Amino acid sequence: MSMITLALSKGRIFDETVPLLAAAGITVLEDPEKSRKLILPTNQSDVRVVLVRATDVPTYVQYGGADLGVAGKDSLIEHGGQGLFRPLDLQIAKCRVSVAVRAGFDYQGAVTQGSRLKVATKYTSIARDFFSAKGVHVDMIKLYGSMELAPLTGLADAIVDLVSTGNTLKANNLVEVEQIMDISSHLVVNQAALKLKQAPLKRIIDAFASAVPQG
Ligand code: PRT
Ligand code: MG
Repeated sequence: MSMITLALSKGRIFDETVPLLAAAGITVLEDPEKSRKLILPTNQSDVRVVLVRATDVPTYVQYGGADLGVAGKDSLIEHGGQGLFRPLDLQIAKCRVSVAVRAGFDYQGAVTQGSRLKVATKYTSIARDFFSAKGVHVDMIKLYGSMELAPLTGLADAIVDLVSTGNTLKANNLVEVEQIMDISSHLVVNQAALKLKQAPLKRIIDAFASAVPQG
């Protein structure tokens, strides 16, 4: 029996994938918040979970480090999606990608006058496509975290970041000025594994599909 490896990130994606795994009869045997292990066994001896950074899930699945994984649409777009089969929108870890600026900053003025906009973001692909479609010239500043700080320190005029409740923006005196796209997490499968391990993977994909809220 060949091993099936599922890549997940700790936190909301792991937590929201647990019920989907349950529908496939799979229980992860260790709590990722308590264990230091990066490979977690499950109640099924031929299924294991590997814990990777959210942005690394597409890469692990692309190169076969994992057979399948759960990744935010944001990570998938930034990765490019090469080598990935994407059978299911899991409707979990929902949020949106938005543009935010310091309260009081004249965003409409900045984007209509055709002036250059300094944008700080981890999501350079999404931001580039969005502003180029608007005809706005952008100086892109790549960050890896704490995007909220950029407009407050003068590093950038605007940020492109994930927003869920909006509390983080509010707490930092930032306002959401445009919504770029809705985000949820998707199941991704390695294309070669899909052929070589067809039966066990199909069983998991079908069980996940049956557990995803419809509509
Ligand atoms: O945290 P880490 O640096 O390890 O990595 P990560 O941020 O990439 O991973 P993680 O686990 O935080 O997020 C994984 C995925 O969850 C993302 O790729 C999204 O698809 C999805 N998701 C859903 C979110 C959020 N909601 C979310 N609110 N990811 C991040 N956030 C952050 C956001 O970046 C901002 O800092 O939460 C803050 C905003 O939340 P609100 O509720 O205050 O608006
Ligand atoms: Mg995070």
